[in-house]
Formats: sequence, structure tokens, C-alpha cells
Amino acid sequence: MSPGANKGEHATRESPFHDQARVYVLAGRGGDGSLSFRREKYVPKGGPDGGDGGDGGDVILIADPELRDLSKLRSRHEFKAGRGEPGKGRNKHGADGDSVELHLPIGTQIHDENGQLVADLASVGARVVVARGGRGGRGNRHFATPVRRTPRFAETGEPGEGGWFELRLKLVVDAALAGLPNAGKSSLLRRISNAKPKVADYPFTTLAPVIGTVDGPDGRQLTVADVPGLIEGASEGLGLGHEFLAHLERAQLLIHVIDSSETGPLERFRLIDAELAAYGAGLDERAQVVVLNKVDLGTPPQFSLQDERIAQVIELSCATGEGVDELKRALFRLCPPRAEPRAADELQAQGLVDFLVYRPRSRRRHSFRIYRTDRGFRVVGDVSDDEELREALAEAGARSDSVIEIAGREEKM
Ligand SMILES: Nc1nc2c(ncn2[C@@H]2O[C@H](COP(=O)(O)OP(=O)(O)OP(=O)(O)O)[C@@H](O)[C@H]2O)c(=O)[nH]1
Ligand SMILES: [Mg+2]
Repeated sequence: MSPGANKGEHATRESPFHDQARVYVLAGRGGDGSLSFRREKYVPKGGPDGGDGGDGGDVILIADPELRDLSKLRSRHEFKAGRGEPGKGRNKHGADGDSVELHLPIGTQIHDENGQLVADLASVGARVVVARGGRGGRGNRHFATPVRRTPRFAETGEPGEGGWFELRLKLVVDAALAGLPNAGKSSLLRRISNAKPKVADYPFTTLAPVIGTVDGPDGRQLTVADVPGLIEGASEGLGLGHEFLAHLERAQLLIHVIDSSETGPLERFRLIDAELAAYGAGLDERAQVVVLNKVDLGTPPQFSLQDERIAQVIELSCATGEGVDELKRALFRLCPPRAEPRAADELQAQGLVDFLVYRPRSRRRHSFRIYRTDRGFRVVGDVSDDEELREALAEAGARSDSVIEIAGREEKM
């Protein structure tokens, strides 16, 4: 991949990895209430029996551990839920519209068009309704009163919410590897985990993040991410740039890998550190284990640095396995177990929906309601924007010759 390639698209030789996407979602419109009167033999003047419209379906985003990235959204980015069915005579309810569930990898963050974080699907089963379906309209039977026996109007269904959202995947891992190209990061992940990332004797072998699982002695497991190597100027887009450092943001620990067979390990440590600082998000404050790799090639040079972030310095060889167990022990000691992921409905029941930061505001709810009458439409409520009203009426089925009643006056569309 060249630095100018598409944002969020990190191609590998095996398969592309996408960590950014845009989606358009639209919840279902509510069905219209029915305007109907009972018609029975021998009953000349039947009462109102118009049933209610069904509610529109929601668009729901769900964290799914089976998914690796956002690549399925390259071919499809529009998700629309079903409409509610209109009510019918004889008090029949319209059916509710089907909801749409969009499955996304764990760690997907959802932003609205203003860049506001709407939700963070950081744990298994986390779910958020990003667009609520419109409520179905009430049938005319609801509007009968002793003085108005024959209500000749019914509510139309409400529009569903909708809009564009930006999705950004930030992997949720316990630890992440960082270092220059060719330092041996992927070799190390192969050594300590079940993952088999590609290893080769040239820089930028790794082009997309890979997650490995490390098994501990007591059955505990840790996840470790391998990301492409960093070079000086990565923050300005050199090499593969530093965008994929987003996948280090949620790691509790960084494993900083240095090729100890080369000279000047301290300078190389500082170079990477400067790129972490340039990226921001507190990466240059994160706890680190420094791995002096490739010690099979000779005695490593001195690495003495007084830095409170560095929890441990480990001499290691991916070739011989020396130091690998020491590193594993350090990982389990330095990455405390995360809180058990809890089921989303359990969190909801306790009012602890921690992944939901901000409830999306409806862009399509109006300050007025539209009723269908036997002559056309009636608008009740506060109409401040003529354009919004015109659109809402059109969606409710009004045509250019429909009669519209607003505040006691009758108008044409
Ligand atoms: N002798 C020796 N060679 C090693 C050791 N660890 C890795 N290598 C070699 O170093 C080269 C680079 O290893 P990788 O694991 O691909 O390095 P990387 O840091 O993942 O590189 P990028 O993905 O390009 O950032 C390969 O040829 C490995 O075989 C080691 O401990 N000893
Ligand atoms: Mg690699």
C-alpha cells in the first residue's frame, strides 16, 4: 500500500483489512392509522373501527466476535428497516416493520455526521439502536368522543430516524506490539500466540493488524495485536503512516520490540517513542515492556534507561526461544484481567449501558403531527419550517391536489 491509498484500507497480500467505513441507515416509517367505519347489515351508522398502524423497524448495530474488520461494508453501505403496515378496518392492527441488525467487529466506534461519538461497541454483544422506527399512527376509533361520534381522521405514521454514520474500528486487545520494521514483531507473535502472521526479511512485511491469543498457565488468555512497523516520520505519513496506531489505543501494555543486533538501541527506542507521542491518545504514557530481540546474533548492547513507563526489559530470541517464557510471565503479570464482559441486556437492566455514550438525536422527528382526513390531511402542532412540512406531507402520501388543513385554514400542497 502506498501512503496515498484509500483511508482505512490496509491491503495485505492475503486479504484486505478495512477499519473505516460510512453507512447510511434509515429506520422504518410507522404505518398509517386507518380511517374506517363499521359497516354491518342492519346497522346503518356504524362507529369508527380504524385500527392502528404498526411501528417501523429499528436499525440496530451489534458487536460480533466473529468479525475481523469492516470489509463487508465496502459492497453494501445502506441499511433500511421495514415499514410498519397500515391499520385496517374492523380494528385491525398493522404489523410492525422488521428491524435490521448490522453486525460489526468488537471495537467498532460509531460517530454521527458531526464527528460526535454515538456508541462504542467495545464488548461482546454490545448493541445500540442508531435509528428508531417511527411510531404507527392511531386509527380513527381512538378519536371518538361523546360529541364526536364519527371522527373523520386518523394519524399518519411517524417517519423513521435516519442518517449517515462513520464507523471506525479500534481493536480491543490486552497488549500491542510496536517497533521498527524488521525488528521481529511478527516473529514474536508467532512465538507467543496462536497467530501465524507472515514473517520475512524485509521491512513492511506486515501490512494489516493481526490479533493473537496467548494462553496462560492458569487458563487465562490474553490478546496481543501485531501492527505494521513504524518509521521516523510515520506521523507525517511516511512508510505506512501511523493511522493503524488506533489499534494500540485500547491496549493496556505496549511490547516495544528492538532488534538488538543493530547498533544504537536507545536512539531507535526514542524514535518510536516520538512517533507514539506524535500520534497522541496517550500512547506515549502507556506502560511498556522492552524486548531486545535477536540476542542469538550476539551479546546485545547496553540498554539502560530510567523511564517509569518501562516495566521490564527482556533479552529474547525468536530464533531460539530464549526469553519467551519470561515475556509471557511478564504479560500476564502486567495485564490485569479485564472486567468480565457482561451481556448487553443485563447492563441495560441495571442502567449501565457503558458502550452507549450518546443517544443519537432524531433528525426526522417533527414538532407537528399529520392526520389523514376523509378529504386530505390535517396538520396539528408547531410548523416553523415550510420545507420540512412539505417533505413530511409528501412522505405521508399527500399529492399536489390534496387538501391540507393547518390551524383551521385549508390549503393546497
Ligand atoms: N536471528 C534472528 N532473526 C530473527 C529473530 N526474530 C526475527 N528474526 C528475523 O527478522 C526478520 C524480520 O522479522 P519479522 O517478524 O517479519 O519482523 P517485523 O517486525 O514483524 O517486521 P514488519 O512486519 O516489516 O514490521 C525475519 O527475517 C525474521 O526471521 C531472532 O530472534 N533472531
Ligand atoms: Mg511484521
